[in-house]
Amino acid sequence: MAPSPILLAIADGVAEITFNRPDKLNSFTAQMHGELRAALDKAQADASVRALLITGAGRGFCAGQDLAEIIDPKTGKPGSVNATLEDDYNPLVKRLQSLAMPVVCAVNGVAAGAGANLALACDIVLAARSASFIQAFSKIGLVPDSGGSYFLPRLVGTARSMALCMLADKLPAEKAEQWGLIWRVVDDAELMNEARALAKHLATQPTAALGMIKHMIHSSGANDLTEQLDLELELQMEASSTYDYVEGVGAFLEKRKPAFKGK
Ligand code: T3D
Repeated sequence: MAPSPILLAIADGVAEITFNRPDKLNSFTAQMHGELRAALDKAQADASVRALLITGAGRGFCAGQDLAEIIDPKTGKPGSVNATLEDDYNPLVKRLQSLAMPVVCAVNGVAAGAGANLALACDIVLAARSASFIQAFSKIGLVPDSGGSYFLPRLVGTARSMALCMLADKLPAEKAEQWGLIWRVVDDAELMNEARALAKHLATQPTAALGMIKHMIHSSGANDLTEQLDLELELQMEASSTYDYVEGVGAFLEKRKPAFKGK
């Protein structure tokens, strides 16, 4: 039996999802999308899970859509892309962004096409020093999808986004960090230790507040100052009604480590 293209392991409050088609650089098939949805359902249904970690098996993180799978056997040509974008990639990007818990991405190798943009949809991105990011779309006559044209200008500005997308050049992880595309580069051998430690730490933090932080940061691009101040007020009221707020203030005053429950 072929190994599952998606692995899920839950421990220490973290759901770790591994893209697992290493021979094809973890490029996405329809089966993989289905199994990823099921893994996310399982993680979200588990009350112990307070952080998500996504990574890839083997030497690649994810090379985007499996290009062999999109060939229509009748014509021998690539079929329409509508269904997979509408049914798979777009809901996945929105789900990662709206998940009310932190999503850490450990980019272990090349991240190309939709694979690069799925990484950018995550909240905190670590990358191995040898990893790279490629907006590969224009090499095959396509345009960026899976949020690339949304995330890139916001993260690195118009000039860099335009060249990355038009040239489809490989952006090494260190430059991606210098440009502010990702949070941090770590040595290859340390990537998973660091990413797991980070996700495990986040899983002990005030999850409800972290979910609200996500919502605030994502909303800020579309809001003016008044709207953003109003949102801060609304969410601060919500945050200050949580158990973790009382625990956090109490722990500070009692000079002890807080024991957050995530609510
Ligand atoms: O059409 C739609 O459905 C719409 C959705 C679009 C979303 C997208 O993501 S479009 C963009 C798709 N991705 C790409 O265009 C990237 C294609 N891959 C590459 O350009 C290169 O593989 C890389 C630059 C990522 C890495 O190069 P390299 O030299 O390190 O590895 P390689 O030898 O090219 O790949 C290793 C194997 O993975 C190889 O298989 P083989 O020959 O050993 O059996 C290669 O064919 C396979 N592979 C890599 N990427 C894909 C893939 N197989 C299928 N689809 C891929 N995307």
